[in-house]
Amino acid sequence: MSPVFTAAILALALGSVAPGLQAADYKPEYRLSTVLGPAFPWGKAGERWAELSRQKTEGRINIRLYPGARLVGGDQTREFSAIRQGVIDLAIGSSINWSPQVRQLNLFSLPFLTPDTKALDALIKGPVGKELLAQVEQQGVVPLAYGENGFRELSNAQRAVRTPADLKGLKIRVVGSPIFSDAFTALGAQPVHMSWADLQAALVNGVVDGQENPLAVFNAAKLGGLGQRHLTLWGYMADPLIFAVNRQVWESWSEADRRAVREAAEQTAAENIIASRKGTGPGDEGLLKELERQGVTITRLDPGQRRVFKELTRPVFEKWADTVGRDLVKRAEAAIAAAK
Ligand code: X2X
Repeated sequence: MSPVFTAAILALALGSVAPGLQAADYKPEYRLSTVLGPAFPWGKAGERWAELSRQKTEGRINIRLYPGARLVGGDQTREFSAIRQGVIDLAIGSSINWSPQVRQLNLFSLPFLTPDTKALDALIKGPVGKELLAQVEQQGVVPLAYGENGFRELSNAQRAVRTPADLKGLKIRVVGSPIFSDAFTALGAQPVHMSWADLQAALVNGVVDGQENPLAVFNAAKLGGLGQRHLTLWGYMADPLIFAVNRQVWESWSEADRRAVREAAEQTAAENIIASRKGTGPGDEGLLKELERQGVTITRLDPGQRRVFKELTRPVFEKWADTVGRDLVKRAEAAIAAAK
């Protein structure tokens, strides 16, 4: 008897399969996509979600991690379509990477909308966050929880950036999501679209001068060691992650197993948010201190300096607010104001 057949009979005998469903509908292995690997909080969350799902379903749901957006050849902005099509079974994906397909997710990329973690929490834990997950669901993908890649800070190899004039002419790698091109062009930089997979070589070879990524990513990728000596904390935008499952796969699971995978996602997401924020904020600046020890110069913008960047990117904000939906943007602004 084949092991799959044996497992099917066993599962039926144990009553662990929903009525009308065969355990044979379960795949021996499910493919989970992330952009970053286990050296980063994001990839670690992938491992953890797989481990907890396996535990909570007593081995019925077996997940293998494919970091580097490998299932789409590293082209991270195609990840969402691939989940929809079933090339990817599960993913922990960035709001940026999925925004070309789910236009409302550009909300998080509106320049200087979300000043701090309080504001971000007000969005992802409130009605705005729910509405965005509903949009993901409407596109045929089942969202389960928000995690976090983090606040994206600006680094480069040339000079400390305090004003837009300092940024002028610098080639900055951005993700292939058009709002980033618009924003960096408005700031006087030269944005260069590139996948994460190509970034490290591009920094070493001087194809680009800089990039923007959360501090935990900057540190784990050792970008300081690749010449990224200047880091500006500007609170430009935060990048949430969404835990999600392909709809057909989700519907093939029993109620109990869906609940288990959802709980695993929620638990992992909560841990992931803590890991992504560790050492970066008021009261715990351990990661910033570590980067300084590595020779990275950290520039902090005061509110006045920040306002200059914010005002320059205002037309980009306005343009993209139409894409996101004015009403949703208004509700997001109100939620952030109320959280202050
Ligand atoms: O490509 C990036 O910069 C990364 C890893 O942060 C995302 O996938 C959005």
